[in-house]
Amino acid sequence: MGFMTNKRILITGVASNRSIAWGAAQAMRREGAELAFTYQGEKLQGRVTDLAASCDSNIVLPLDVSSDEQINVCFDSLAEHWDGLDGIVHSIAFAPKEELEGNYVDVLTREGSRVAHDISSYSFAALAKAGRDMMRGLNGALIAMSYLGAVRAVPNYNVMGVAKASLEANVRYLAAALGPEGTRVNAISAGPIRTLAAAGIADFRSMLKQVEERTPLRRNVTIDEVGNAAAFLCSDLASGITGDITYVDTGYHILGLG
Ligand code: NAD
Ligand code: 0WE
Repeated sequence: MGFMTNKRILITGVASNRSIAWGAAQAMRREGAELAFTYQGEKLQGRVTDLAASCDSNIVLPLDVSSDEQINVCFDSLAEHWDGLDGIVHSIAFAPKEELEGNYVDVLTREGSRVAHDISSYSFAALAKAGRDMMRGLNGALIAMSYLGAVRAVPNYNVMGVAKASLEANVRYLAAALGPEGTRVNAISAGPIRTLAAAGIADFRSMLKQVEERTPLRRNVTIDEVGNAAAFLCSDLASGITGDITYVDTGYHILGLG
């Protein structure tokens, strides 16, 4: 029997079969979880519906996290399918593309900063708030996806790094606020992975190459490896872990200059 049997999990952030959220969905399904999915925008509806079906799920709901209305409707719809919720996977980030290349101070704008923080950090707390009543008392878990740029100044990551620092702080504040009602909150800090969100990022290829040459494991991480860690953190196997950031990065973050 899988270690997520009888867990009902909401998966956000699937945009393709390369998405980190898809790695999480597959690992959780393999371990026996029942899944529901959200998609951003009509263009993704068909693809996410097909991917959901391959996980035996027909719960596929629209959700753009920039809208309070869509967040509320999403959880109201979910409550028509399920009487409780054991976990939420947040796998969503966005900043205007122009702010992800060049000198941080040159490219920074008030609006870019607002959008990056709203979509990439606030939305995690917003989902926690909207899902709170369905999750209360079930010993469930929330997880988010972060990146090393939250704690190091990574070239070109810029305002996304500041937003990821805020996301990681949200992990701690949400863990403190929701722990007393049984809900755990954690994040995974993943190494670079070629997904749609990485398409067109300057020098992404050289980042992948550096990871291959330098990390302890001498290779890049996969969505399956991040997915396995996500399944663990959402399961009762991780019942003592909350407020933490787990690095799934083949060891990159432990290194200094060599
Ligand atoms: P992806 O493009 O497959 O997924 C990003 C998702 O964000 C998409 O599904 C997109 O629809 C969703 N999204 C963006 N704006 C949204 C909005 N307003 N409302 C709802 N959904 C919205 O890319 P990915 O790499 O799988 O990214 C998933 C998460 O993993 C992100 O938080 C990203 O920062 C994080 N991450 C990615 C990497 C990497 O190298 N790919 C590394 C570490 C962390
Ligand atoms: O979190 C991310 C990327 C998230 C992301 C990607 C895009 C591309 C398309 C957020 N917003 C947008 N906006 C768009 O218009 N990663 C961890 C992947 C990533 O992105 C980088 C990286 C890494 C790693 C950008 C610069 C440097 C490194």
